[in-house]
Amino acid sequence: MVISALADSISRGVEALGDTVSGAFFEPVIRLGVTGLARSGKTVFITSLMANLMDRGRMPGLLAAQEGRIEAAFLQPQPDDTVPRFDYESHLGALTAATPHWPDSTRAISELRLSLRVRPSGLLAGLSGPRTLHLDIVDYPGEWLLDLGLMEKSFAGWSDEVLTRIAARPEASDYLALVRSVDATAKLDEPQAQALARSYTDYLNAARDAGFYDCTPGRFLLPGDLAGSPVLTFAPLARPEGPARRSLWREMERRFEAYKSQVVKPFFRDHFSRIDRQVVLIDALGAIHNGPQAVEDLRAGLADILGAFRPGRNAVLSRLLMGKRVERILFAATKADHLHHSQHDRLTAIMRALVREATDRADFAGAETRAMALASLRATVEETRDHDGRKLDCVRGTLLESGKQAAFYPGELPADPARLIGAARDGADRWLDSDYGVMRFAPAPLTLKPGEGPPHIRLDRAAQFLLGDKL
Ligand SMILES: Nc1nc2c(ncn2[C@@H]2O[C@H](COP(=O)(O)OP(=O)(O)OP(=O)(O)O)[C@@H](O)[C@H]2O)c(=O)[nH]1
Ligand SMILES: [Mg+2]
Repeated sequence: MVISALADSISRGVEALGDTVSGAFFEPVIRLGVTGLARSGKTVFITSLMANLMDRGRMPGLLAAQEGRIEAAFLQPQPDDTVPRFDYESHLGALTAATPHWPDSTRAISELRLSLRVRPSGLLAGLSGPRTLHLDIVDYPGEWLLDLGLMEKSFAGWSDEVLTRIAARPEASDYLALVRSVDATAKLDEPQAQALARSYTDYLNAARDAGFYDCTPGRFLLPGDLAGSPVLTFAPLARPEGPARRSLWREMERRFEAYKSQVVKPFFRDHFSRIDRQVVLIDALGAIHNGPQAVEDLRAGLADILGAFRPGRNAVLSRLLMGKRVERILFAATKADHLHHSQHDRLTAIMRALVREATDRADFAGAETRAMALASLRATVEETRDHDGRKLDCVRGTLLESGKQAAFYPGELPADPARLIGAARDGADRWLDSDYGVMRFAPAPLTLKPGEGPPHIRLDRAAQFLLGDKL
């Protein structure tokens, strides 16, 4: 244990040194983490950002592109051989097909390297030739960050907490009945362990669908290639008196520890700890549409996720990061093309308020943070319509369900975000003054001119914040 931890930190030390050396004298690398809860828009964001960095006609807000200093942008083999490659070509193919469609849901971590050849600006402009900067983009599910909380818990503590928390949830009734029926001191019976894990996973899925974000272990929901393995075959139990070796309790406890050391820790050590810049994508409009409870759950889920970016609060994480910090964090409300631009400032203000709890406690440790509303792929056009003598700022697009064109007015967001977030926190069960709709639009067919990437809203400003200072 001690030896492997030691070996771990030595090899990280060497790697860190390697990074600095190649960073200073050779080719700098920025690792950009892209995360968010399920369906928040990660895949579309990365795909459109890549396409727009390669064809920069729609990126005036990215200074180096505006100044014409980016000479070339090209995909390269990624540095990590064991991480799946982000399937850029298929995702872009889906979005730019003759009948475009949204890419499929992705369920695990993936990575892509884009290299940019950039001419320096300012004093150096005349002195040195172009240099190459590598942008390594890492797409990972926000749910994995929630597992960080497990690292400092014992199986008994976690079990206790979970069973108390879910006691009153109807989604958990089957699982709770099952737990009551097992004898945790009895010798482990593998089919029984599997039944427990399966039933608990069913509960987690139902809880997530009901809008709860406190669904740990995160990998139970997104198992990837670990599906069915012992590290995912455990579940919270009621603590018995003096469980013997080889009892169900002891074996579950062992697997819980294995999950921490072999699933959670490697993610934070090998991936999370190497991120320089981070974007957290948030489907705030979707939550607003689903009502106050969904907004409150989103706020609480975000606060938990953001805990991972305040390493001071978690001893295990502090150790793994060894002083390294994420330098910039962008909180972006996605799918802003559902809203006329006259309401974008309000959406940004809501975003800022949603993450305020986390950002206010100034221990983001020097990271620069920003909130923004954006659309990675603009699927609508704006339109102002007369309605009962009033002008309504609408958006028009192709409806996903029917394939028909429609103009749509999503409702007016309040100027003061506290109106929404306060109501959500106070447990309101519906919005008082307004109804918010969200329609699902299909991506619009594109005819791109040479040098132009897919249409977006503020993706260039997002890129400027995330990497502009390094170009
Ligand atoms: N109108 C609009 N819809 C978007 C945009 N980005 C994402 N969406 C919608 O959101 C859905 C989810 O987007 P993805 O990029 O697949 O989200 P994800 O976070 O990768 O989802 P998972 O891989 O399932 O976790 C898409 O299928 C679209 O319906 C956008 O810029 N505009
Ligand atoms: Mg995805």
